[in-house]
This record gives sequence, structure tokens and C-alpha cells, in this order.
Amino acid sequence: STLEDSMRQLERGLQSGTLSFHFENLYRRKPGLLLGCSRLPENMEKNRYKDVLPYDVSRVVLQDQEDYINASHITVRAPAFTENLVSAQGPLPHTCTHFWQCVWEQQTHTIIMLTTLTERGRTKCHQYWPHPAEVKEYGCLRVSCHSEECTLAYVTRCFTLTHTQRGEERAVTHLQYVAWPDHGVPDDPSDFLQFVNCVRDRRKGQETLMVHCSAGIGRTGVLITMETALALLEEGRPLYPLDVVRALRDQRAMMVQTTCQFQFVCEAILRVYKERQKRSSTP
Ligand code: PTR
Ligand code: PTR
Repeated sequence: STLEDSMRQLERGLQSGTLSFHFENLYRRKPGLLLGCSRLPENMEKNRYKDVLPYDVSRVVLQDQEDYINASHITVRAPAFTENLVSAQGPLPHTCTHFWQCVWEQQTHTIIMLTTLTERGRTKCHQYWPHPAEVKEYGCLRVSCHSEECTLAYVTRCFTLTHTQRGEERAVTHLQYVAWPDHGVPDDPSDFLQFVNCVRDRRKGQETLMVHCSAGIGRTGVLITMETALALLEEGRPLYPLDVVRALRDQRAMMVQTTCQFQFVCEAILRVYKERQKRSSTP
């Protein structure tokens, strides 16, 4: 099959509603995968939501005696590329140190945050970074914030991470999308696409991207689906969003949380595809 076939199928599926139907019938959690480690009594309090847990097989293991963090390795495999990401929950006050340890150990240079700290009066994520011109210590990592720049839909921050025991330093960029409530869809698809393109531009070779929202499933799932789709479109490969979501749920349960989110990402994919076609057919 070709990209064109797959996009025709996508358009038909969106119009007839069969796509939503199939999405709703997709397993939320891959049968047979265990969540044992996340449910250990000493780890339960490290989970923001007791119903959003990483599978044992794909969880990120910290290089420590206490090795647990609510985060999953996500590998996106396509014929022409492999992408590595970490999908995580929004840190809690007592898990910020684990979060930065994960950033350091996975050698991440870019953190994508898809939530605000509070939504409708509820805490969605702890502020795990220092204010501009401030320095904070998280375990053996010292984090300083040099700049904070706001556009309408997102904030870009520049951090320096220093491993105080090794004396090593790394630059980390923080991209926080602020116009997207949980369980919902971005306020503006153009802003969202611009943001995803910005994420793609920042990707340095094989770098592992760290992506989180509040639970690390809904908005994170949508972003990774879109990022994967853009890569496939660029390669001209056939693209079946439902297969992308299934592959994500095999690595972290419940990725792409609501039917609206799935429809939103499918429409955005179709829109990008059509714009590209228009561009390539006008002289
Ligand atoms: N509170 C979760 C939810 O419904 O979203 C609980 C849950 C999680 C229920 C996974 C079912 C789940 O997967 P499956 O339907 O594959 O058992
Ligand atoms: N039990 C929570 C709830 O359903 O509200 C879990 C949850 C929270 C699930 C937020 C998804 C959420 O969205 P996101 O993954 O986009 O932060």
C-alpha cells in the first residue's frame, strides 16, 4: 500500500466514524504485560495517579538502589528511522530528583512539557525547575535557569545541568506547551503543528526526547503520534494512525486518552498531508 492509499482510508474512516469506532475498541492496556514494580508499596506514592502506571518491561530503570520512576521508554520504529523517547508523568514534589536523574541518565537535551502546573484549580504537575536566574539542587544535579521566553502557545527555557559529583555540565532546553487542557485537544491546531515542528527541529540525531504532561498518557500520546506521523509523511511511507497508537500502548498503557484527541491528531495528519500535496502540485 502507499501513503496515498492510507490517507484515503484515513479520510474515509474519519467521515464515516469507523476510525473512532476502531479506536474505542483498541485495548487500552496490552494484555499480558505486568505493572508489578509500579505497584510495590514503596513505589505507590511515587505515582501521581494510581491508575496510570508503567509496564515493567518498558519502565525507565534509574541507576540507583531506588530505581523507580513513573516513566516509560517509547521506541518508534519505522522502516527508515528509529526514535527514542521517554514518556513520563508530571513530577510530584518528592519525585523531582528522580526526574532530573532520568534526564541525566537518558542523556536528554530536550524536555517537552504539555501541561500547565495547575488547571481549573487542580495541581497537574509540580514546578520541578528553578525560576530564571535561580539555581536549585536535586540530588547530585544542580539546575540553573538562564532564560525564559514566552510565545502565545509555548514557553522556552534554557537550563544548565551540573552533576556535582562528576563536575560535568549539560545544556537542556525546556519547551512547555501551555494551551492544551488535559483530556482535551490543543486550542489551535496550527499552533500545535508549529510546536511539533519546533520539537522536530530541535531533535539532535539519536537523542532521547523526554515528554511529559500530567499523567503522561493523553497529551504525550498525541504529541508522539503527531511527531511520528510527520516523520512518516516526510518519508512518503504509508501511515495508519491506529497502528501508531497501538504500538504506543504496547509500551505505555492508555497512550492517546480520548476519542477527541485521536480525532484531533488524525485531522491534523490529514491536513498536513493535503497541504503538502497542494504545495507539490502547484508550480
Ligand atoms: N481507570 C482506568 C481507565 O479506565 O482508564 C483503568 C483501566 C486501565 C481500565 C486499563 C482498563 C484498562 O485496560 P483494558 O481495558 O485493556 O483492561
Ligand atoms: N485518573 C486521572 C484522570 O482520569 O483524571 C488520570 C489522568 C490524568 C489521565 C490526566 C490522563 C490525564 O491527561 P494527560 O495524560 O494528558 O496528562
